[in-house]
Amino acid sequence: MNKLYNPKPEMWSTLLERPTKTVDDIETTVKEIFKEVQKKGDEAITKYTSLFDGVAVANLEVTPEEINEAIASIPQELKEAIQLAKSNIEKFHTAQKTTRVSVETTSGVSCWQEKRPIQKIGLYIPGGTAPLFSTVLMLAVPANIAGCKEIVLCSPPDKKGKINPAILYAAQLCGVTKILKVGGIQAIAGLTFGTTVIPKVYKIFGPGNQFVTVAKQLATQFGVAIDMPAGPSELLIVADDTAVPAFVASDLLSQAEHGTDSQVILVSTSKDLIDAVETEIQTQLEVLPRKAIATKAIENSKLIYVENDQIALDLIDEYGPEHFIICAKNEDFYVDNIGNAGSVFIGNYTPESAGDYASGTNHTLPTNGYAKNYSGVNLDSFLKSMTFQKITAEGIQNIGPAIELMAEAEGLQAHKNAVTLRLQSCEVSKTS
Ligand code: HSO
Ligand code: ZN
Repeated sequence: MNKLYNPKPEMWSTLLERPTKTVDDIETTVKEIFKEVQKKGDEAITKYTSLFDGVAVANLEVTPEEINEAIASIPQELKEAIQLAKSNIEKFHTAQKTTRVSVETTSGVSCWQEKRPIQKIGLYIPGGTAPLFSTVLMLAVPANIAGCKEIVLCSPPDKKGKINPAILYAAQLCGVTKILKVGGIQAIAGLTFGTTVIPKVYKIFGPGNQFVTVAKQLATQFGVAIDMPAGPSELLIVADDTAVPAFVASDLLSQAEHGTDSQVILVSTSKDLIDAVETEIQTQLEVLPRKAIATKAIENSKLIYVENDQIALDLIDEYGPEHFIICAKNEDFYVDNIGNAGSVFIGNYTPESAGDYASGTNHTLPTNGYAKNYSGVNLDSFLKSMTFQKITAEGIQNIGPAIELMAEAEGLQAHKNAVTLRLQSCEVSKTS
């Protein structure tokens, strides 16, 4: 691991650079597949599923029998664990409901704002070495609370043409309305244009590899919204002598095992803690089943010593981590002053894994520095705000003259007329 002592602020941005990859060559492939899916629909979907997933899927939609089979195959203990997680995610996201905002801005002029669900949404759940069924909970639970009508889940089939049973179990538990065996670029293209089997949706959520990430970006050019720009997972921990080195090391490794491009950083005001964590990482790494992946990620990672909490905070704010763990005496200082972080975990007994699975907060979070300008997925991600207004005769008389003057000044006579005609009608009814 790279150890750095008191790096100068001028060096921070270089030091904290994310291990990003270029996407230029991917873009051409993504565009081609989008074109083909737009033109040929399911025929193109099947073709690319054979090509990329190596399986010929006769029926793209998962059947009720397949779902029942999956439900039966999940051990009762795991089912109960998933239900506990679901219940906490439900509680936290239900609490995010807001009431309608209503104001009479001027006498006779009522304005209100209400949130309504995005009616059709697509959830992408990657397959691969670790099928993250927890992400189904993180997306489908708030979608249901929001009241989204169509919740379509796409996930790539394995070589036998099946989707991981825990993904299917979580999907049916959380009210997903359609489950499709399709992954990668072709899944995102299908959700963007719609095919005979895949419904067209208004917003696509969920993580994915670089191909999926680029495909989601392209989807936005066709009027589909996406949750956020995706990137490799990251975790930054600030810790001092009050932290437990073994806990800190376990948290760093928990993110490192996601992928070789994950980035984990420890910032500390204690050189002793840095050394102890480094030793612990080596010990714990040895016995991890995903040692090879975690080792690569750890190579990119940094242990940074700084002199005081203020310097640490400034550095962390410049980085804007997806996950931020605070294990420090002065925890309130960080909690109160952190400006850029996707999700914050406080104290020795708050591992990031808790938020990844079961505490109730969402684990779909902004990476790559986007914590500076994006929120993580939350109830509002599945809603949009709409405004309403109702104006009485008294109300239009109160604000009408101002509108007339402004419309005139903008040179928009028809706008002015729309008010003038109504004001005249009010005058007539007053005199008659
Ligand atoms: N840490 C991941 C989410 C996850 N972890 C799912 C385990 N399962 C998001 O950055
Ligand atoms: Zn994780």
